[in-house]
Amino acid sequence: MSIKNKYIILLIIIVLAIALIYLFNINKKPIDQGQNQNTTPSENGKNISIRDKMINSFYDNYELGKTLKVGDREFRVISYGAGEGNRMEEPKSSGGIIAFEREKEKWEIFWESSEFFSESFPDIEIRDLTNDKIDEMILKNTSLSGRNLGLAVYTWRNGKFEIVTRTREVITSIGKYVSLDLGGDVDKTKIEDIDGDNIYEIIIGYKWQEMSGAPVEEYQQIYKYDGDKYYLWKEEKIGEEKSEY
Ligand SMILES: [Ca+2]
Repeated sequence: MSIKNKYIILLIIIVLAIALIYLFNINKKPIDQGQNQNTTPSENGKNISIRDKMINSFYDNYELGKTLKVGDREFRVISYGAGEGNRMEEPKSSGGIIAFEREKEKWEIFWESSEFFSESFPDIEIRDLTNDKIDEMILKNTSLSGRNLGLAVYTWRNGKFEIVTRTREVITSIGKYVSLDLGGDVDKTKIEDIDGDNIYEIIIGYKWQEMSGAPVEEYQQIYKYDGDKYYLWKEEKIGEEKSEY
């Protein structure tokens, strides 16, 4: 092969590569311009929020969303966290849940959580906890240290999803928000049907030490569902051990 032919082949490869890159970019789905974005998406992706990254990932692969059905309506649910070191000033910069609904051949954002999550890596599970044959969204929020597990349950009510676990009001530098407020030690916090009525209880276990040198006491809270919310049914001390400090 002559040197001239080699250059022509190389040129063709370069042109093809540029064409492929161009095609790949124009096939990307547009980003939903939600009102709660804390950063502006840029073309190189550097300033895109974690929320929008997750939305893009979902549009690239619908299987990322977990399926939740309400009658003949079909939703796909994703969750995202703030990630380490991110500034958290409003609920959607701290993490959230997004439910997409299938509208004919397209998936559209139907609902988003508005609660303030802690800095974490949330996972979502879809399961019926209340025995009404409609699945709940169960948010499992592991802390950065890996020691604590936060839980939140969202149920279908009045045509949308609503939180039914404990929350509290928090004040940040730019306003008041409702924060998730239920969690305990990762190995002692779980969801179980302890009384066998097919409605699941939430069990929160945690350790408490009054002061340095005092025994480390272990407690358990049991939350039951009353048809409206998960309420604190019982809190009891279940153990005590000598302090090493
Ligand atoms: Ca249910």
